[in-house]
Amino acid sequence: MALAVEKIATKPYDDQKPGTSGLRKGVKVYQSKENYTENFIQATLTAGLGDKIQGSCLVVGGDGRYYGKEATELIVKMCAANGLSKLLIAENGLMSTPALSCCIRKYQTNGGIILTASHNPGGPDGDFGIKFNTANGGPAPEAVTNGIFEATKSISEYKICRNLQIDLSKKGATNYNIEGRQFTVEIIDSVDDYCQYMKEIFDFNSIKNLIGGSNGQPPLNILLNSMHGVMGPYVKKIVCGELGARESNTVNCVPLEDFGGHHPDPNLTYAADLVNELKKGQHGFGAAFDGDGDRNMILGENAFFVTPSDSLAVLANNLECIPYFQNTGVKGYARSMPTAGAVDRVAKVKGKEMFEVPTGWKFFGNLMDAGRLSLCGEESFGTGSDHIREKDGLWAVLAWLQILAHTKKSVKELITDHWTQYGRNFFTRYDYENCESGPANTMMENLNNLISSPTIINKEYSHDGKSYTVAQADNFCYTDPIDKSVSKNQGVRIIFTDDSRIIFRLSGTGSSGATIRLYIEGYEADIAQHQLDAQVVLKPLINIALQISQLRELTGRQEPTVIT
Ligand code: VG1
Ligand code: CO
Repeated sequence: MALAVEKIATKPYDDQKPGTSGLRKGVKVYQSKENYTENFIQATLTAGLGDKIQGSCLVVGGDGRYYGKEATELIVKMCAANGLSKLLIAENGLMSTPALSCCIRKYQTNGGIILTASHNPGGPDGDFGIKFNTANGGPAPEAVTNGIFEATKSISEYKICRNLQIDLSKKGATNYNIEGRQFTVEIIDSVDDYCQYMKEIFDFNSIKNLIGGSNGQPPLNILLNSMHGVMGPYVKKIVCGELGARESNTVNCVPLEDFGGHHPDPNLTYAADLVNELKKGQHGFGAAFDGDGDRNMILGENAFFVTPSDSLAVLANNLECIPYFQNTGVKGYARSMPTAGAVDRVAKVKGKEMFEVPTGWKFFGNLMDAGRLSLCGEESFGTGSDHIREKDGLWAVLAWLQILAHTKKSVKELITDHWTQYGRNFFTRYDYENCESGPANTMMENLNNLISSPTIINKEYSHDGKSYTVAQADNFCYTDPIDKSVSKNQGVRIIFTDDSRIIFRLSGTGSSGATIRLYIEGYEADIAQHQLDAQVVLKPLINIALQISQLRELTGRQEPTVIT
C-alpha cells in the first residue's frame, strides 16, 4: 500500500542556530514547542542536502539519550516524505558519533544526522541535540549550518509520511512505497562496521598481548568507563571481545537514557569515579568516554592525569607505531586554538605542517580532505585522525594502548619523558557554567575593547611575584587554508612574550544561559619544574585573567564549576 506525503503548515522559530556542534536545547524545548523538532529536521534536509535531496541516502544514529527514539522516527517519516531514497539506521538508534562518521564514509552516503547533546546531561529534564554531517563524514561546515539556520527562519511547511512505521530493533532492510516511489530503511550494526575499521587501523595482536601479558611482560590492568553512554557496546565488542579484556576491566557499559543521572563528560570532575578507582593503584591505564563516544580522558597508574593537549603531543610523537600511519604516512597536525601548544613543538621537530583552528571539529575536515592533516585534537578531551571526520574516543584509547605496547613504557613515563624532551606546556581550563547571559556578554565586550586598544601591547601584568608582558592580543579570526572561508570572533587571546596565553570564550554547546571558558597556558622548559601542579604554576596567570576580565565582579561567581 502506498504511503501518502502530507504537507503541514508551520511557523518559524528564531532560536534554531546550530552552535559549536549542532542544535542543543533542553528536551522540554523540543517536546513542548509546536513543530520545534519538525522545523529543524526540515531545515536540515532542505539546506543540508540542497538539490541532492531527491534520491539521497543518510545515516541516522544517536547516543541513546531520552527523546532519541521519537526523533529518529520523526526523521524517518520526514526523509521518506522529502524524497530521500534510503536511510541507514543503527540498531535501536544507538550509534556513536565516530561510528556514524565511519558509516557515512564506508557506505558513501550523502551525510548523516546524529542525535546527541554529547557531554550534556540527558533525561526528561536534560538536553537533546541534532547535528548534520556532510558526505565526507564530518560535521557540516559553517556555510552549511548557516544555511540551515536561514531555512529555520523562513520555514512555512514541512513534509511527513505520518503512517510510516519502523522497527528499530530489527536488523535488515525494509522497502516502503511512498506515493509510488521506493524508500528503504536499513537497520545496521554499526558496532561491527566500526570494529572492522579499528582492526584495519591498529595491530590488535600487540594490544591483546599488552592487556593479557606476554613474553614475560605482566598484564596491563585497564579500566574503561563508558559512563552509561553509547560506548558500552563498542567497548564490549572490541576491548573485551577482540582484545581479551575481562568484564572487570569495563564499567557503566549499559547505555541509559539519562546516563544514570550524571554528566556523561570525561573529565576529572564528572568522571571522579574512575579517578578514585585508579588512585587505589590497581590499574595501569584508565579511560572514560562521553555520551556519544567522541571524547576521551586518559589516566595512567595511580590516576596520573594526561591533559588532552599532552595526549595529542605524545600521539603526534609516536604515530609511526600505528599501522594505519605506516600506510598513509604522517601528514600535518592540528589543534583548536585554546588547546595548549605542546603538539606544535613536536611538529617543529618532525618538520610537519601545524594548523591552529577555531574550537569545534568541523574546522578540521577541509584540511583532512585536502590530505594535509593526519592527527588533531582539542583541549576538551577530543582526539582523532583522518581515519574519519569526527573525534574518536575509542580510537584514542587504542592509539594509546598501541603506543604503550610499542614503547613498553608506562603512561607516566611516556608523559614525563615527553616533557624532558620538549618541555612542559602547563594548561588548565576554568568553566563557569550557566552564568547569566547579560554579564557574560558585558565581560566579553569589555575584553574586546581592551584588546583593540593599542596600549595593550607591551603592557605588563604582575601577580604573585610574577610579571608578564603582552606580546599580542586579539579576537581569534581563522581563514580556512582550503576554501578561504573566514570565521571571526573565535575567542579573545592575550599572548605574553614568554608564549603563555590567557583565552576567553563563551561556550557554543550550552542549552541555556552562558558558559564562560577561561583557558590558561604557560610553558616551562626547566625539568626541575615539571612535576609541579598546574594549578600552582598557573596561579599568577589565572589571577591576572580574573583581574583583567573582572569575571568575579561581573558574574558574581567566585569559583569555576569545573576545572580541567
Ligand atoms: C565544546 C568544546 C569543543 C568541542 C565541543 C563539542 O564546545 O569546548 O572543543 O568541540 O564542545 O564537543 P564549546 O563551544 O561548549 O566550548 V562534543 O563531545 O559536545 O560533540
Ligand atoms: Co561528544
